[in-house]
Amino acid sequence: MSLQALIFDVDGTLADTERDGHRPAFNAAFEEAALAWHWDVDLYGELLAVTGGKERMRFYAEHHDPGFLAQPDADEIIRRLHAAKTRHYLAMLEAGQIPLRPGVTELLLEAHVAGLRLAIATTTTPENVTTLLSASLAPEAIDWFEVIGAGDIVPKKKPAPDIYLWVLERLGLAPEDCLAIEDSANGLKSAVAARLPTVVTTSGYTVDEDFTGALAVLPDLASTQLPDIRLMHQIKKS
Ligand code: XBP
Ligand code: MG
Repeated sequence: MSLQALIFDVDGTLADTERDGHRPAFNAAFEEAALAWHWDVDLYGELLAVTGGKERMRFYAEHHDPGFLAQPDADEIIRRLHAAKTRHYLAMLEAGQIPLRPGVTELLLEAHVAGLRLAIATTTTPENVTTLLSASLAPEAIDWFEVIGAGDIVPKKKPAPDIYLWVLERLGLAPEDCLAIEDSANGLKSAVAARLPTVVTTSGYTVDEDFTGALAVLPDLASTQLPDIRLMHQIKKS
């Protein structure tokens, strides 16, 4: 069967959200809570090895502030910090501060017009996805996506395959009839573990990662059109 659906990662793939989006939003939440944590650009690059904002904060505390986790309500504090971080991040998205990466709008539009099925598989919080799409693509763009898999709906985040398997089940498609687009080694591992042919578009933090197993590794999607994607998928199958 030919290509039926494209499944997109969000952070780093649709938009370069991490360094100037999620990172300052975490820092704003820490500051608001009078917590002496600050994640600079390099430290945040290291912390990205842990996917999921709540999981990332817990990992940071384990390694840099173990006393924090000794509080009986540490989990609740992490949940509250994460809700504040999401509020700050959504405000940045709504202010139009985080544009989509080059070529993303064109590829999504081309795929939508061609009747290809579209889906999202991401680690981030669902509102972050819907707000990014409506603020940076078009108010009705959420409707282009048949399935949005995001955040805590699966027990294990990327690099586990859970989120891609969840999306595939809802699409009712076999992995070989789809193609995933990712920006990170963790994302690629997750997609490949779900047996999805995957194209990588590297982002600021991920450019030096190991992308063994990808169909192609591109610096961005600026010159990648739907026929190119179909060809990559076709070559994989033959
Ligand atoms: C994205 C993530 C997320 C975001 C923060 O990874 O790891 O944790 O950094 O989002 P991917 P939340 O691109 O592989 O999905 O704070 O909403 O968890
Ligand atoms: Mg990503």
